[in-house]
Amino acid sequence: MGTPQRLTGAEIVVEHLVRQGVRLTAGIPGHGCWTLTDALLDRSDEIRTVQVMHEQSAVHLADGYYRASGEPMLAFTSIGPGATNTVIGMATAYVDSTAVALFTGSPHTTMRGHGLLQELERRHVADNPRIFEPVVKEWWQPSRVDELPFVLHRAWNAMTSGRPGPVLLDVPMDVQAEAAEITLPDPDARRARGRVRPDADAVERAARLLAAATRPVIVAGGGAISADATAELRQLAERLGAPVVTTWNGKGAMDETHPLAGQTIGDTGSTIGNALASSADVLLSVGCRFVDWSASSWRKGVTFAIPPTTLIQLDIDVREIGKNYPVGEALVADAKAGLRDLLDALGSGAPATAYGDEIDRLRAAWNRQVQVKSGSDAQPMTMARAVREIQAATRPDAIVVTGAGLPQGMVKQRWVSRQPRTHLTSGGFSTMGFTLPAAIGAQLARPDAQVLAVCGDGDFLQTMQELAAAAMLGTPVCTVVLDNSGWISIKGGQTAHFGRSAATDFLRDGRPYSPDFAAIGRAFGIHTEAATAPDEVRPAVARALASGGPSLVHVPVERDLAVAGPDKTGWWDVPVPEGRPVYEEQLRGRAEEQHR
Ligand SMILES: Cc1ncc(C[n+]2csc(CCOP(=O)(O)OP(=O)(O)O)c2C)c(N)n1
Ligand SMILES: [Mg+2]
Repeated sequence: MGTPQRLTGAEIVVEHLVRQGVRLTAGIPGHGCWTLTDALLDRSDEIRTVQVMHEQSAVHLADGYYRASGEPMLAFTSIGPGATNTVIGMATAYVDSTAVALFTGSPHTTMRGHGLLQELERRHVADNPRIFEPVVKEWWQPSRVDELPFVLHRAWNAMTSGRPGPVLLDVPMDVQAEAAEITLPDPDARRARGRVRPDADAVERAARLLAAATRPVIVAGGGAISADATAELRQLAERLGAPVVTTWNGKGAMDETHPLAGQTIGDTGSTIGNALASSADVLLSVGCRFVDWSASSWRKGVTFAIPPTTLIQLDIDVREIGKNYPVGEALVADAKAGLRDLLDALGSGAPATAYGDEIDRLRAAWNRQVQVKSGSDAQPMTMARAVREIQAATRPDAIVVTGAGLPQGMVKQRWVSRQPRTHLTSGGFSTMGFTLPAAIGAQLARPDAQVLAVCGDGDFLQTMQELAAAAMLGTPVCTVVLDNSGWISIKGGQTAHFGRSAATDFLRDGRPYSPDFAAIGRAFGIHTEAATAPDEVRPAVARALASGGPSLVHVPVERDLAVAGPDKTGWWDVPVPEGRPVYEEQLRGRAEEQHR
């Protein structure tokens, strides 16, 4: 235990950050957090503070930092609008179970409820945090400075242990500024350590099921990556001869060039992934939620068929167990610990599967299908070709970041991920505007990595102001704008389901409209490239990466829906009105769904 020190509330927070090994904070100051930013100044040798241009980006940046490194950092805002600007970021982190700490300023405890500048107080004093209720794992609003140490270690435990998630510290301005004699707790003495192991009998039963399986399949979700369980995942796959398929956030859990890589599943997944997952006799899930998008809206036999497939569900969060599918065996545990126990229980032995060359044949068929769009020489170029060319300019450990839109599905489907924490996407909340700020965070976490922010024009236009942050920081993020003059993923969905589209094309005088993206890059003072022919993309991205600083590559892509999007490989349920093109088909599909 340390000796008592006289510290302000803000100094307590900063001391806590230092002791937790936090190296970075990002945000926008205002009077609501003046004391915090002032206290950070004193410790700038230990913690770097960076500026963003919108508070949403501070949280996406912290989220990208965590996804790339497994280490949380602090996002901060002032009181009021700065705080509310972050809600989309916190929701993204909450849905995808990523650890982000957010500090927001709050009215002085002595004046709460009187209607301070930027206070929300009509229903309850200092009411900002309640906006965050559904999107944080836990939140605190301490009333006294000596309460802070007690709050901080719990916040860190909540954020990083069990199922990770974002937390909110809403700290009144007077609590930040007042000082008290404080003995800060030793963080090691408060930290939740170790990994939660599964019930030993359940492990034995699960191992017997897996050993007897002739068509075992492992489905890896984001939990496999956040638990750093990917080495164990590969070992178990090899021990069983079981292919590994991945969800959106699980992509990267298995090297996609491994012979047992079954690729991605769901509606914009792969045919190999869905074929393997739907025909498994025993399916082991590792940290995944079985959401509509990866489970083809639970329509039986499309991505999964549980039953007759027997599900062994490994998840740290008991609330996910049995939620969407009945379980044959439940392993409530940390993914790494659970996989290790399964490996121990299985012991040595050779795979007993009946796949023969089926996995190779399925992969070859899928690769032929991928080649149609990804190998196309058409101009305007297909987005699939652009993605292939972008990757061709990168190293195998490059980090690719995507947000909502066609690029997100295209990268999921066609980028070859080799390592965990190199495919970062706002998968569960599917947030537009995530890409650029999260990529800056990933680059700050991994300064030596190549980081590619692969955005649609719509995604980029939501947070493109962060080129200013990248320019000031000199972070060498390469932003590639796949420009199709519109929200074309939405147009595609509208057209498929309604037979026409509404409010999705960007038009000016009836013609497709795009701002001059290259001029935007230049205006922010960063290295800028443009590529209109497919074979120009790779050298343009290579030059951008070689520039050593932030860069933007503008790539106009095909707008025609038939060639624009990822291949549809599964099923997705969206209600449509009577009489629309797919009304009957949707109704039939829904009748086959198995989630009720
Ligand atoms: C913040 C937010 N608003 C709206 C949506 C709905 N949405 C999903 S994709 C998309 C369009 C994305 O456009 P763009 O980035 O240009 O990619 P494109 O599909 O055109 O390739 C929209 C509006 C969303 N996911 N997130
Ligand atoms: Mg677009």
